[in-house]
Amino acid sequence: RLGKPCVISTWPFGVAANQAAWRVLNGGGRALDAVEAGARVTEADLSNHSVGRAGYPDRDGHVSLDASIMDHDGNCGAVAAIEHIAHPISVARRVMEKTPHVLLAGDGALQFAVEQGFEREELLTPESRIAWQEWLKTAKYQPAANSEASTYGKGKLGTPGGAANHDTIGMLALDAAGNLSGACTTSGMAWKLRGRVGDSPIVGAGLYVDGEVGAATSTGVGEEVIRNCGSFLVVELMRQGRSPAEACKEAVTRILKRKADAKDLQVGFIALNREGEAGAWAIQSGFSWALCDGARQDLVLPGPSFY
Ligand code: SD4
Repeated sequence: RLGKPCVISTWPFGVAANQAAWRVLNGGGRALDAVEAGARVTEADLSNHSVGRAGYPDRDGHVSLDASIMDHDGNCGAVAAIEHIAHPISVARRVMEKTPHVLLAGDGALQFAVEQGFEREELLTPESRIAWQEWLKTAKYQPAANSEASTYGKGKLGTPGGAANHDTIGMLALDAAGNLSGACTTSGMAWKLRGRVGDSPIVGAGLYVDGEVGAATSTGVGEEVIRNCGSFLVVELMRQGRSPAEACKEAVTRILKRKADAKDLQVGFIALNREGEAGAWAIQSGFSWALCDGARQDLVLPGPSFY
């Protein structure tokens, strides 16, 4: 069990994001502000090619981003397939707070962001462009052939090409007042079809928060998470009495049961309940998550684990 306040997030790069969230939480701030601040760190990280600026583009070379944010009261906002905006998590929050809607997509999301004062920018970095041009030589999109695991999972943690630099950030926080919030932000699957939307901006799939119970978020092949309403499922399982780790494990098991070849893909969940218990589970080894509370600032645990 973690102390209150606390924050957890996906992958070792979650350590840096947790630090930003921790500064908010430690100052008595809200979980909602903490997860937004944390997610922005990863969005700005140029070495991360799965989130924000420098994210790998779609098949046609467009960097298109998905993000969602949710608080303990069920307030939520999201953007899907938004282009040219460096911090989609903050646009998602504006959707939540300034509109009667939950999800804005594509050009409409960009228009809203610009109206809200966000700068329109080029997000494709020279490095990501080179990677895309290299991919174009074969132009094969093969997540079913274990691209998640071979790209993200099998490398040694913390090494270039290993899990450290390659995936979505999902973050969950519990503040000193006992309120939970979550955020999830990604450039989605590299080389996806233009217009493809993953699980990350879909409330209940890539992120779900229920202030009475707990919160969950996911990383990996979003199609499998959407198909199974993954994060909602994890939270409902916690409501029925499962620990966060057990609930994540059961959701992973459900994914595998419904589609046998999902075992070749990677999907990971992390979860945090309102008591501060946290856990994670993933289809494949190689997944890891970062924890932070008053006693532990930079702990990284391998995927199937609990605290
Ligand atoms: C998606 N779940 O768009 C996200 C991306 C991800 O490893 O986590 N990739 O499907």
